[in-house]
This record gives sequence, C-alpha cells and structure tokens, in this order.
Amino acid sequence: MNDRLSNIRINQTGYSDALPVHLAVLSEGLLTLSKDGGLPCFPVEIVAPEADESSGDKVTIVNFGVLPEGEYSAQCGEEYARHITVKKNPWKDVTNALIKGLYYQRCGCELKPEHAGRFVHPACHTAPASEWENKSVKKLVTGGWHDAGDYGKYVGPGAVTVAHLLYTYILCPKGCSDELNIPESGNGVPDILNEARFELEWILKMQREDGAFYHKLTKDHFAPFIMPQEDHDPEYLMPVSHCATAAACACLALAYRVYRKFDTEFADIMLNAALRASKWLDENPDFIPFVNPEGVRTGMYGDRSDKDEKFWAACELFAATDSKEYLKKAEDLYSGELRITSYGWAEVSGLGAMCCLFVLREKAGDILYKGLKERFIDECNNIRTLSENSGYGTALSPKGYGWGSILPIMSNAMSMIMYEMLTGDTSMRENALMQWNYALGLNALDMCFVTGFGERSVMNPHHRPSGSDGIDDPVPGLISGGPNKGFQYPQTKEKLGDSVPPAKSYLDELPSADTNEVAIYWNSPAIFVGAFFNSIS
Ligand code: G3I
Ligand code: 9MR
Ligand code: ZN
Repeated sequence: MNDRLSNIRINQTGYSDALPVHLAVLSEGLLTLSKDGGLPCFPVEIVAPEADESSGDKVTIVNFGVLPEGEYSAQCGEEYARHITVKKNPWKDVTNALIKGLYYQRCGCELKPEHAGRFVHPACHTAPASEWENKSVKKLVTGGWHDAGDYGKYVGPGAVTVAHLLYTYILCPKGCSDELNIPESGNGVPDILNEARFELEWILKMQREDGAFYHKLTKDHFAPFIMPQEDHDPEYLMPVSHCATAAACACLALAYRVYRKFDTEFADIMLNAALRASKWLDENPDFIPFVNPEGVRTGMYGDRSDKDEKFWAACELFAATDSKEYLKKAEDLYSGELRITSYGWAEVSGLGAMCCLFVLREKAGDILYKGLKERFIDECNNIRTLSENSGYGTALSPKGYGWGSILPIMSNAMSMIMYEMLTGDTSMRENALMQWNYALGLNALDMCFVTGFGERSVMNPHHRPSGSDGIDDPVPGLISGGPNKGFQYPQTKEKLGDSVPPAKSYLDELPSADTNEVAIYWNSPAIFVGAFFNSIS
C-alpha cells in the first residue's frame, strides 16, 4: 500500500489501448508523460484548475486520448511520478474478481482452498431457522450470499444483485469471461450464471407456502467480528413483505428466461414460484412497509412503496409469459414517479425499464417503449450533466454522497452505457468510463475501492470475514460503499470533522460501516460496468 497521496489520480488497474486515457491532476504547471522509460512527451500545461464542489479540490481532468500499449510515467511538478499501464483488455481481472467476490460471500457451504485460496472457511449458518412470528415453524433455508459485511441474507437486495448479473449476461455477454474458478466452473453454463444460481436457489427457499416471500433471514442482532462458521446464534425467517415478494417475483421471472436454455426444469420451478408470488400480491394489494419486529436490529431495508417492485415484476412476467394482463399491469403501475434510472435495492424501476427497453422493446408499446425510451434518454442527459459538472467527472451531485455512494455512481454509469446501447450514440461513453475510473482510483481520495486491486486500495473494509480471518489482506474483489456525508456513526463524524467535503467523507477503517462496508448489490452494478468496458477494450 502506497501511503502517499499523489497529485495525479489515475485508474490504478490500468487503461485500455482502445479507449481514451484520463488522469486527474491537482497541481498547476507542466504535466508530462513518458513511455517505456523514454523522454517525457505529451506535455500539457495545467493552468487555473477549477474547484470541485464535492471534494473541495482544485482539479483538472486531462484526456490523453487513445494511447498505444506501454508502461507510462506521469509527472506534474516536483511530486513523484505516477506509473500507468496501457494495455489490451486491462479490466478482465478486476471484473472477474468482482464476480468472484460474490463467491466469497457464499453461505452454508465450505469455501475450499482450490477455489478460495487463502480465504477458506468451513460451511456456516447450516442450522434450520425458525419463523420469527411462530418459532415452532422451522425450515432449512441454507445457501445464498451473505449480504455485506454482516451475515444477514435479505431477499430484496439479493434479487436485485442477481438481476444485475443476469442483465450483464444479457447485454454484455462478451464482457464476462468464464474463468472464475468456482465449484461449478466448466459445467457448460457461463460462470456468471453459475454464481447467480447460488443465490437463486436460496431465494426459492425463502418463499412461504402461500406464495409470499420472507423479507430476510437474519439473527435478531448483528454478529460481532467473528468468522461465519463461529456465528451460531439462531437465525429467523423474518415476516414476509410486499417488496421482497415483488422483487423475488421479478427476479425469478427474469431468471426463468435466462436459464431456460440451460436447465428447463430449474427454469420452470422459478417461473412457477414467480407466478405464485404474483398471485399473493394480487390477493394482498395493500402495501404494508416492512419494519423490524420489536427486538430485531439487523438491516431493515425498509421502503416507502412497492410500486417500483411491482412494476418491475409485471414487466418481467410479461416478458416471461407473453400474457397481456402483465403488460396492462405494468402500464397501470408506470408513472413519472418511478425513477427509471435507479437500479438499487430501494428503487428498482430501472430494472423494469431495462426489461422494457432491451427485452420487450416494441412489444412494450407506446407508453412503455416509445415514451419510456424518451424519458430514459432525457434522464441520461441529466446524468451526463452531473458528470460534466464534477471536477473528477463523477456523476454524483455533492448532496448525493450518502451511505453506499458507489451505488448511484455505478448506476449512473449503467444508464450512460445503456444510452449508447439504445441509441448507438457513443457520446456518453467517456462519461461512463469516468465512473469506472472513479471506482478504481481516479477520485478525491486517491483510492481504489475494490479490495485486492490498485496501489492504494481498501485494506480495512467493514466485512466480518476480512476482519476476523487473521489474514492482513482483505477478501479480494469486494467494492467499498465509499464516501458518505450522512455520518450515521458518530465516531465517523468525530474522526473526519464536520467540514470534510462529501467526496472525502471516508475512512478506510474496519468499524466504519457507514463509509467502508461492502455489499453484494454494490459489487453487482460494478460488474455490469466492468463487463461493458471489458467487452470494448
Ligand atoms: O430515505 C432517505 C432519503 O429520503 C434521503 O434523501 C437520503 C439522503 O441521503 O437518505 C435516505 O435514507 C438513507 C437510506 O439508506 C436509503 O438509501 C439513509 O440515510 C441511510 O442511512 C441508509 O443507509 C442504508 C444502511 O443500510 C443503513 O440502514 C444503506 O442504504 C444500505 O445499503 C445499508 O444496508 C446494510 C444493511 O442494512 C445490513 N447489511 C449491510 C448493508 C450494507 O451497509
Ligand atoms: O456491522 C453492521 C453492518 O453490517 C450494518 O450495515 C450496520 C447497519 O446499521 O450496522 C453494523 O452493526 C453495527 C451496529 O449497527 C451498531 N453497533 C456496532 C455494529 C458493528 O459496527
Ligand atoms: Zn453463512
């Protein structure tokens, strides 16, 4: 780990020889670049940099355009030179690692040395769980991914993560290489789908007999920092919820289409589960927000509305069954209120929009294809403006740095990538690329947010296995939530001070869940973005 902040910020995992090379420079004066130990060339005079509101930094983005393959050294003023690699396909490893990061979150099975290297552990959370509301009902609900730095498993966030993987496979198949070295590798199914199936099998187990889905499978409190196999306190099936049911319904209907060509039996089970969930939603139309029952303190994943989840579900059910009743439902649920460029656990309208724009297309009709497409394009233009207004090119407003700011940043990259896919206009590509660069080091913190990558990388994520396995390095391939001005933890505020700018409100410290936790649904949008750039580099 290099402790010195450089005056040049780069994508620490390298650059592609097929895409423009951007650096961010924090000094004035002459910036030079030398190739393969040669004399400095490409001189750029940096004058009067502008202040970036999110970070308070005076920063200039320098675009060197497409550079030939090689090892470069960038220097501005007296500060040390920064090493940059330009090569073909530079992001295959980090994209694969982000997918493999989900493998390391697997619950209920042993992580073996042949797949997990140093980061092994025996099977965890293998005991049957009781329903919270009726403790005499016990079920074996093993499997799935640990949600984040904690060991909870939550249906809605899990469904969203799977959807990101499946849409990555649908839209950027060339970007996902099949070399993950997970237990299923080599079985004829792409590894990204093998990994997603691990979660899908668990989601299926979270359905109650009447079709509803339990909101989550957690203990009543968060575990201390112990390894998962040492976490023996009882887990509970927490009450069912509308949002979990609708999100699972959507995800399973989507998965039905994707897995059909590999395993019809598994696909049919998923469609059947989705239809039963949909029926439960019809029979229980009044939204009841999930709140943690008295005495439960694990992640709540509360939501103000289930309209977005139901909209997404209706779109996916129409795609899966071709039955017009679902198109009608989706049209009825659709309104300007739905944020069609949001793909995170709280607002999933964007996933419904992806189904309309890339799967249903003309079949979605005037409202959900033509109209929605226009609105989507407008939104993408706003996102591009956000990126243009930022000193680092980051598509987030200064106010947007909340818990898990990496999510809106990666989501905005997804939107700009989809803009290109939808219109053939490549003019947002560099704006999207700046978000990928952000995640990998081109940011106000000079920090690569993916564990195991970069010369200045996250070392102390709020992640129980990383904090308790006795290995100095964190589990690799996990992306940190990143800067958060929300200061949900008083100690974060105390350490950073009130006046720290939003984009610097970050601590690479284990206790700082509010700035440095990892989560499956932060990895997954980064996987989409990585796979896209992988496919064109
Ligand atoms: O709802 C308000 C919104 O009205 C406001 O505009 C916005 C401003 O930032 O804040 C919104 O609420 C935030 C909420 O996330 C919704 O995004 C809260 O301030 C913020 O505290 C909350 O953070 C969530 C955090 O749990 C604490 O509840 C994160 O999104 C969520 O990703 C995180 O999830 C945790 C799980 O509970 C447990 N497992 C780990 C996981 C990752 O940290
Ligand atoms: O470790 C928990 C983390 O996974 C959650 O995202 C976070 C959400 O509030 O809570 C963390 O648990 C902390 C708890 O909220 C307060 N006491 C300290 C716990 C560990 O940092
Ligand atoms: Zn576990």
